[in-house]
Amino acid sequence: NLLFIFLFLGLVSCEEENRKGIPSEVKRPNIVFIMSDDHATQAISAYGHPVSQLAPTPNIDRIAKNGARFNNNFCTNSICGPSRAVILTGKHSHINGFRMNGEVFDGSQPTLPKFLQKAGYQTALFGKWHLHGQPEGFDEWEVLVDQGNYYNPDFMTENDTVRLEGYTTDIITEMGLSWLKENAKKDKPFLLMVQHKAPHRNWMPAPRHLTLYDSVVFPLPETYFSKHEGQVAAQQQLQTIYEDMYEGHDLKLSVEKGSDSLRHNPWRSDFERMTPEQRKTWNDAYRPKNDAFHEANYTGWDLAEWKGQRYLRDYLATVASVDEGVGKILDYLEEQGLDENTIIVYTTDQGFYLGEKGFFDKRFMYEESLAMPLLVQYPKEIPAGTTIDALTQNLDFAPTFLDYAGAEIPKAMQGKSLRPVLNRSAKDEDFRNAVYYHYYDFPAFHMVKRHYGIRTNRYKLIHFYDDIDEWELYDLKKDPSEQNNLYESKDYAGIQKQLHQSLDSLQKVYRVTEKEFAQTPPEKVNRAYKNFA
Ligand code: SGN
Ligand code: CA
Repeated sequence: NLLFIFLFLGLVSCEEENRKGIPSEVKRPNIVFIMSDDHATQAISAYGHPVSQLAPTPNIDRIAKNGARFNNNFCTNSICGPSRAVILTGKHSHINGFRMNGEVFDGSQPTLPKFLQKAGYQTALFGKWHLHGQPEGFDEWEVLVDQGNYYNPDFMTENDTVRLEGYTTDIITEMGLSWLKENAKKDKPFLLMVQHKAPHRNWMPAPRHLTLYDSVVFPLPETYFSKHEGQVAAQQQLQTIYEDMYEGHDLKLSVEKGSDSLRHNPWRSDFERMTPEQRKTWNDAYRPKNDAFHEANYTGWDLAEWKGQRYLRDYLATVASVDEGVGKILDYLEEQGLDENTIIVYTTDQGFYLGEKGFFDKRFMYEESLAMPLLVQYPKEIPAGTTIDALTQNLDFAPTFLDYAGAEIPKAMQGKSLRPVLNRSAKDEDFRNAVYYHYYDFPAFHMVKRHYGIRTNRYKLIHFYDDIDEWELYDLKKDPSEQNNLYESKDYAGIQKQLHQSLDSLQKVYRVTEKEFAQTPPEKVNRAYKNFA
């Protein structure tokens, strides 16, 4: 009892300090959530992948240095809108109702920003939204229309749509910064979400980065020419760099030497919306490298490798502007002394392929698109340089922020607060045994089959369904690049059985019902294969 009284008196005196404007221990933290689009962990130098060492991200890495790097953070459904809906609701796609891009998010449901508003937070959102309809739960917002464009993007506000001149990543950074300048010092804590378009397809770098990596030769993954043996769904996808990229729109190749007209470029607006000056700067940078390509007359494997290099150079050059933007926000928070009481997060909506298995894009439950980078700093609770191996997910973000805000975590949320692993009061291995994954967007772009599965710290079990019925099992310790499907292999019979049991029980826990496994009519699948090829 005595202890209780002391604690109570302590809280009262902190409250008094607050009223007098003196910072106190109980001041609730601000949250700056920076999320890019399709940023592979392989392209963040803090994660140590060879590609990223040649195209480092020193500012994003600052967050890892000052705080924590999650090594096993995964999305629940590797596609844009669905990942964002999971982040906002703390619920799997089949519960929040947004299973695939193109659906409309039910904005009336309870979400993280609404809970934080109720808890007395200011809330703001700038950049990519991609949930259709208008954002709810934000005091202030300005979002890209649909996917957004790299140059001169259209932004939606409550009553208007406006085209802003400039480079999208820089515009979004500036929106975040000017909101901070106006609101960060008010007496209410805040949630600021800064959500970039980059490095999403079609990877158009900023004018200052158009030739940034032209002299760098990036290592292409060992699996670049994988034949996908034992992987029926992978054999039938349409996201192979050297087969499915559009030579104009994606690879920025000109029709012939000396020309600035692009080869196959079905969505003309990405380039046509540029101002004449922007287009000139672009052409001056790309013409010489395109001319060199035409002179070289590549064929076969050489051509496939050339495409991989062009893709990586462009992709990583769009990352450079994101990294600079992160640097500006960190600098501002530090200069203003706001970094002490602010949780700063860097993540992306899902992982991405940088040529692994020959792929670009995401969607598959294979490692590179399942993995989501997650870096978090909050000096009050997270020791600098922490690395976390716990199996975590985007499902956990909302509960985590509510926990830090001192707000109640609704029982209906399916994720768990990451706070115990961040402050090292819980052991990584005790956090979660397996993560559940479920992808629904088929038939669609890239034709990745519907599938679900689980990943433990060592194994992965996947079931591709709908127009096929194929199981895959991987031992990630022996086969990290998932080339050897062990399903029905005698040596793994016991493990296969255990994985099936865990999968069944996770589907019960997360309330996945029969209606998630509906079949697409074959005519529709065939038509889509023709349309997307
Ligand atoms: C666009 C892209 C696709 C991508 C989807 C989904 N084509 O349609 O390659 O898979 O977005 O991406 S593009 O040439 O129009 O960019 S997501 O990140 O929004 O889910
Ligand atoms: Ca995305």
